Amino acid sequence: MSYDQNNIFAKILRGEIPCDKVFENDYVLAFRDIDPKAKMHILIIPKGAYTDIVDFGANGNSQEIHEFYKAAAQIAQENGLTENGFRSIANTGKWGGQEVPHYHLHLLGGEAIGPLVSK
Ligand code: DGP
Repeated sequence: MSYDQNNIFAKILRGEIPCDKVFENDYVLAFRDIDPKAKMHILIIPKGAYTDIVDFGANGNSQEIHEFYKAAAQIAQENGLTENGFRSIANTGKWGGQEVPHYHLHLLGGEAIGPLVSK
């Protein structure tokens, strides 16, 4: 899948639409999900143009990947998610239910999150 420069997270990165930012550095932006599925629902995105975790893992450089997961740890700690635990999810592609084609990690917490999938 080629990267769509007009996806909603690309627009957020360009400052064309606002977000409720919780973290930013040269490599990573994190903001609150517009439709939270838990008391705390944060999205973490790399600033590079990667469609999903496969693209990021295969084509991201080592600094981008290091900075991404370092930021994820810092964001989880700073937002009080590490004490009782939380869930991190990367939906990928059609069957994974990915809606926005820019790689993002969901952090869900602030309460018990429940089973991984419902049937
Ligand atoms: P996914 O289904 O994994 O691609 O998750 C996309 C998430 O992005 C979904 O939980 C809703 C969120 N989202 C979509 N549009 C916006 C937006 O404009 N702003 C913010 N903050 N979140 C958005």
